Amino acid sequence: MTPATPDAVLSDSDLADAVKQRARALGFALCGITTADPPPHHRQYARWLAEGRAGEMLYLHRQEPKRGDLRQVLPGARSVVCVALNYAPEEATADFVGAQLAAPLQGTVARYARFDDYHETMWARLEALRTFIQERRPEANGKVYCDTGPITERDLAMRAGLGWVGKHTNLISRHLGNWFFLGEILLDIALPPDAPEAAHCGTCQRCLPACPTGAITAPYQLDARRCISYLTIELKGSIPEDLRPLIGTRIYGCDDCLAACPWNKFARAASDEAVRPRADLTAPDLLELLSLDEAQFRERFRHSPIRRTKRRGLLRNVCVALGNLAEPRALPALRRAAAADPEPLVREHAEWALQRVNASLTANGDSTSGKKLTEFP
Ligand code: B12
Ligand code: SF4
Repeated sequence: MTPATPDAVLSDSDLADAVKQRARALGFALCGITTADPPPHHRQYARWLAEGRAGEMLYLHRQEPKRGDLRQVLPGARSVVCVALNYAPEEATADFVGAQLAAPLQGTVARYARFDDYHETMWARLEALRTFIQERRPEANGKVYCDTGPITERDLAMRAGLGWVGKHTNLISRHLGNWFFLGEILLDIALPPDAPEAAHCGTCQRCLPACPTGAITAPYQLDARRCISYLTIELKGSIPEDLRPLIGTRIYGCDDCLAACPWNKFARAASDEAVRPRADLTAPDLLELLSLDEAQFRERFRHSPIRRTKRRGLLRNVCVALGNLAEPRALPALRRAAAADPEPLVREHAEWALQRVNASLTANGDSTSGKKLTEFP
């Protein structure tokens, strides 16, 4: 949008108001401003890395110096505009509790991955917001970020007043619960900062026992190496065998700690087209996924965040889910994958799943019923 009269005469505080108004018009549910000072808990971040809790996410180590000094990201950085994009599903506003166990042979995909890749939506809208600012401050330089950049997004968003860091380590908002993405524009102009949000978890600790793998080791402490989101998305190799049974049918990400948060009663179902769930990702058929070849995988997940795992990562997760379901109907497909899948990673997990299904059948003394050996969380 080009302003009718370029309002370069706007005061800093009028510009801050105009930016927030424009952010809302672009579809962001929240917008706040903070300084480009180091994130308040940067020391915790460095300690978290030193304790090895980032697992194989080596890029988080590489980003450490820049995250602690935003002027290394944008010379002369003075302000950060923080935004939130609501993706609350319908059921988050009703009495949705915990991750539902999927029906047999269906997998569970975390809610944020059921629609087209949110990064594209965020970047396009953040670019539009940056243009809006630069039309009014042509001298301003700005950089947009969402997820992948050297920015500690939750810590900055808390300081910008968008919400507070909950005990599951996600940002919670009084208005949105915790179903939202974060994005930022780093600027080299000074805009008046908003007041930080205070923590409102009180004594509530529901998210801790909700975690199927015990990844939240204490309030505000996440061991990513145990988190299902890490195991099914970020981990590239073999999933540790002791954790596989705890993953249940989650084949991409996990929502259990988010779903346990009572602040979700304030969530409003998102009406934004960009976050409308795809029917084929709401309860995907595991056997169909296991049959995908490379070209079919690329075609099906072209615009989806799921392409991040590549075919081998997704099929690895599908094998774990099928092993946990322990359904004899999966045996032929698992045998084929164990014998002939081109990826050693998939063959190894298919073999594990076969053993698990067979163990279940033996324990039940029945080769047809497919009763489960274990009820997974
Ligand atoms: C690496 C990463 C992961 C890793 C590690 C998660 C983690 N908790 O660190 C894995 C793969 C496990 C992951 C999972 C998920 N992620 Co993620 N992830 C990131 C990423 C890229 C970096 C996070 C990071 O730096 N972690 C290291 C820790 C130490 O940093 P931090 O958690 O941000 O911690 C800061 C604050 O918590 C604070 N802090 C620390 N201790 C304390 C104590 C107190 C008392 C207080 C007040 C604050 C505080 O200081 C820390 C350091 O400055 C961010 C994007 C980004 N660039 O920030 C997205 C991001 C955090 N992820 C996001 C999402 C949506 C998820 C999932 C929900 C996806 C899913 N459904 O599967 C899960 C949630 C799991 C969970 N419980 O955290 C969103 C969160 C949005 C929100 N509302 O909070 C982000 C912001 C991406 C985005 N742009 O929207 N993620
Ligand atoms: S996303 Fe799932 S596995 Fe990860 S901390 Fe939350 S509940 Fe635990």
